Amino acid sequence: MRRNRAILIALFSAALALSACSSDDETTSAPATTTADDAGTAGAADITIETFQFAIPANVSAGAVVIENLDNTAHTFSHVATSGEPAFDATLDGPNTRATIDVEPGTYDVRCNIHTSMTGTLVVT
Ligand SMILES: [Cu+2]
Repeated sequence: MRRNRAILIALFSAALALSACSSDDETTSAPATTTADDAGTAGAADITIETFQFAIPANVSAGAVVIENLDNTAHTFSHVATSGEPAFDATLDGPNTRATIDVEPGTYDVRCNIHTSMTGTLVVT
C-alpha cells in the first residue's frame, strides 16, 4: 500500500511538471498570407518547384495559377516587389504541396524567400 501511494505521488508530481512546462511553450502563430494548400486538386500545376528550381512556363494566363512544390523542403513563391506590397507570396511546405495565387497581367520577378538564390520571372498575359 505504501508503495502504491509513492507511485501515485510520483505520477502526480510528473504531471504537474509537464503542465507547467507546456503552458510556457504556448505561442501564437501568425496566419499565413495568401497561401492555400490544395494538395488534393487534380490536374497538372502551372508552375512546379523541384530540386531547388522553379519550372515556370514562358507565360501563364491571368487569374488562378497553381504552384506545386515537389521537394522535401519548404519553399516560397514570392513576388519581389520594387515598390509597395508584393503581388503574391505563397509558402509551400513540401513535398507535393500546392498553392494557388491570383495574378494580373504583368511581368513579375520571383524568388524563394527561404533560398534566395532561387529566382525566376513570371510573365502573365
Ligand atoms: Cu526555397
